[in-house]
Amino acid sequence: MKILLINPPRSPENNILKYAPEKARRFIHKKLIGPPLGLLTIAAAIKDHDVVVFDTKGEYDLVQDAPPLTELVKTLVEQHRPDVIGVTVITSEFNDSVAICRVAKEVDPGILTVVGGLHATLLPFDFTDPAVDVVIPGQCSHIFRNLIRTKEEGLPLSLVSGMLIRTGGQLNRTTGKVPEWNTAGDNYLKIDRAHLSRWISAYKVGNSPDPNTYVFTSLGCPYKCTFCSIWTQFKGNYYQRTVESLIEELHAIPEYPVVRFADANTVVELRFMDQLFDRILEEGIRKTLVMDIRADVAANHPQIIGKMAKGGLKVVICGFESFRDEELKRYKKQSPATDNKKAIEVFHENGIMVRGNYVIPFDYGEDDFRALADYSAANPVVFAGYTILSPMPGTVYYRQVKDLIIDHDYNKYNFFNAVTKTRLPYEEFHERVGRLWLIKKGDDII
Ligand code: B12
Ligand code: SF4
Repeated sequence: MKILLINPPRSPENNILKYAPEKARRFIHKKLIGPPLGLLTIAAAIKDHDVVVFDTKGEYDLVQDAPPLTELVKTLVEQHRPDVIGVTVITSEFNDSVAICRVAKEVDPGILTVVGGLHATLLPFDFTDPAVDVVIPGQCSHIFRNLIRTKEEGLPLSLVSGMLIRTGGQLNRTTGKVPEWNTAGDNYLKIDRAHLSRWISAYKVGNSPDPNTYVFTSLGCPYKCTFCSIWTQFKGNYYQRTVESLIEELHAIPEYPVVRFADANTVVELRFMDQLFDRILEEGIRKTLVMDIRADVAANHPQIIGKMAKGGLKVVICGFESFRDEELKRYKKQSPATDNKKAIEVFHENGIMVRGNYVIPFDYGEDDFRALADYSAANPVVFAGYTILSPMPGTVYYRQVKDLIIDHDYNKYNFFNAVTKTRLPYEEFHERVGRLWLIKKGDDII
């Protein structure tokens, strides 16, 4: 079977960037760069087939005058003539993902179009467009493999449990029990980054001359922050990979000197990280490591940060979220603002650059912006990020504010656009968020 897996492009909507003062624009991140680990994982599940993975984000970074999406996908489908197309979907890329399925159907209505990923997990019934044939929620490489097998055997696809299939114009859940599947544990599949070799020169962040890639050490998160999609995606579960599978993967990617751990929250089990970094040091693995670490972990366990710094940890992304305890409590962050200050000290003492992220609620007025700016200037980090507290569909926060939402265009659900009415005028709100990006140490960009 011929299977074409497509990573959709980034949403172009970024009102923080649009309204930011000119001098702040260069610091506002315009794109994130990393491999589609979800697609690579399902590619690994069907590796005996003829599988092509196409990263449109990589393509648009690599080829400045690449054609618009519909043209790009049309050519791709005509070239590969796949039996099945799979697309990975997060909310802000929903519209383009559906557009990809439509183009595939226009070229050949016989192509089976399948969507998966975070948005397919949280809101599978959003895929009302008839161009989408199958939606597979969850960590589902085994289900996708079954689907391909069933199609190859010419059997009815409704026999495949654990997915939604369009019948009579409607998405209907298939029946039957789906076996347990632990993508991080017993069912971990080794991914093959060679699928992405065309774009390796584009996988560079900031001024780094070296390509970077992502590796996940865990899936899910045990915390339950109200604005976060990740714990809802994993129903509050947390799955850890084994130390040795990670050591093997780190050894296997010499072409990527920079590695970001793509976990929601990298340091949950201290013993695990301790063992992992013992092994990284023992094996002499030398990579520049980037990861997401909560402020309370650094504040309460500085020794583990010291050890990880020795093992290559150079950049930490830390969700500060707010400088006010009452806001942090409302978000259920379970970490007071004092942890942010302590964490900055611990990271800096260990020579680690911090990207501290604050989220700005839509009801911030002038005084709130001023107070945040003062706090942030008094606690500077190398890369400070200021995004908008956004009601991502499927989250607790979405349910809390859904009656206030005025913009339902999914392209805007990427933390860079207010989708509820703001207290300050819309442009001014974004301009003020943009201006905050100037408060930082030094001149580096990531
Ligand atoms: C890696 C990553 C990226 C990478 C790659 C994503 C890509 N497709 O290109 C990059 C760096 C490009 C990226 C970018 C962005 N990301 Co991102 N990213 C992640 C991250 C850290 C890990 C995802 C991951 O790899 N998980 C591991 C894999 C194995 O799991 P998975 O993707 O769920 O895949 C499994 C299943 O879902 C399923 N599956 C997935 N795809 C498919 C497809 C088919 C056909 C099938 C059948 C199954 C299937 O099978 C897989 C294997 O089990 C998550 C946070 C997290 N830790 O989860 C955020 C996350 C997904 N990103 C998010 C966001 C918002 C963004 C940005 C919009 C951020 C921004 N403001 O710019 C940008 C978008 C592009 C841009 N502006 O640059 C949000 C999504 C929120 C939401 N509700 O939509 C998350 C959850 C982070 C967060 N803090 O909320 N991201
Ligand atoms: S914001 Fe971070 S700590 Fe909170 S639930 Fe999401 S991943 Fe976990």
